[in-house]
Amino acid sequence: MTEAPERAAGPPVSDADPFAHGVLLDPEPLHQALRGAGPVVYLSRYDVHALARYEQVHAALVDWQHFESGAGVGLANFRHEKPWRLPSLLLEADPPRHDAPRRALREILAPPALRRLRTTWHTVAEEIVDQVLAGGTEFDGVTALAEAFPLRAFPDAVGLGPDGRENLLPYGNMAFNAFGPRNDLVQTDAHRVAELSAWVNAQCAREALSKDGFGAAIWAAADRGDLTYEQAPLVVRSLLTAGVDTTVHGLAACLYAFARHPDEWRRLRQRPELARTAFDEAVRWQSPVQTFFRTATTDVAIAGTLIPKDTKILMFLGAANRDPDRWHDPDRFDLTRDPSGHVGFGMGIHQCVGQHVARLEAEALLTALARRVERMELTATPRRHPNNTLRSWTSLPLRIRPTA
Ligand code: OVM
Repeated sequence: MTEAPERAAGPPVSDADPFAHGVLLDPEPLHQALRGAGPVVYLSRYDVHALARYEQVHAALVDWQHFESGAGVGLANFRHEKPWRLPSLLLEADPPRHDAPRRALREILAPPALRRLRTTWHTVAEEIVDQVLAGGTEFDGVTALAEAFPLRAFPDAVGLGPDGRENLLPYGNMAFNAFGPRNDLVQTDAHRVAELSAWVNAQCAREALSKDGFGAAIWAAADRGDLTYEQAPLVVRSLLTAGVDTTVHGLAACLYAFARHPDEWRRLRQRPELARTAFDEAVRWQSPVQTFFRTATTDVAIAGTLIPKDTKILMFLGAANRDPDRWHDPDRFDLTRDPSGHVGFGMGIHQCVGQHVARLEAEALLTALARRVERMELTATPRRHPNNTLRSWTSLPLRIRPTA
């Protein structure tokens, strides 16, 4: 008798730290190395398997049966570690518990529900652009535009009160750091967890929200019995956690992309209807959300590598979005490509439920800019801010030439 053929050797092993500052600030070299090493790479520092190729990232994202979210989508395994806050009913849940909150929020954030906001947001974007240009031709694109616009548009649309909105970005920064290891980035904010969480949680109460925003619509879904009254505030919390930093850094990615690619800016100015495609291409190219984890629900093979039940899988969305086996000339920001299929918003049942909101924000800001700005360029090196999950920015020093 011959023995069964020997198991292929295990996957390639890497001792790289994807959450080290240097990697967070410039992740492409690690992404390239991981894609090149194989379809699955074992990361010895964290005892997790990692996926950096488009094919495997996409496959894991759509297979919620084998790759669950309910044990957390960060490094921490909620089956063994207490989560830092009550788990999200959307992000950190699986069917069937995931489905009612998802359906309710999907309807509230669907394109027909956003029609009302469109005019308002275009007006707000034009006001902000006018105001910035009135102040001169040199400014910081992050604070003046990428933060200023969503910080006015989105909290108003949710129905937040006027006080404490300065807590939104720090809370998001903290929440996105919490998906990574408990490194220095997490420690730095540890003293603010209680204060920021208390503020965010207080904003989720029905009484704290206006009568006509997304927040009120979530509570109305509870009145109809589509959600329980216990679920409603946690669904509002999801908006406040996932809806601010993501769009800020998505818009910053657009500004960075256009400052670096003046020909693409010219193309957008000729065809402003490309604004949404431009936003998706910027999301593909920069991947504001770089990584998420899943947990194996059973022993499962990926491309011949056994992933043991109850262990974590790290998906590099940013690496998949630049996989040369999926994208032609992937490092190029290119408005002539079709960016659909990128995994910057995820894929499958958890795909970003707020993506239409984000696209509307981008459309409003980019079309307002396209009307008034002939050209934009960087005057100094942009500065990134390390975060365990987000590809984020602190400054984009811009000089613009206004239209005549
Ligand atoms: C949430 C949530 C959803 C998506 C992303 C996210 C912090 C959070 O439901 O709280 O990032």
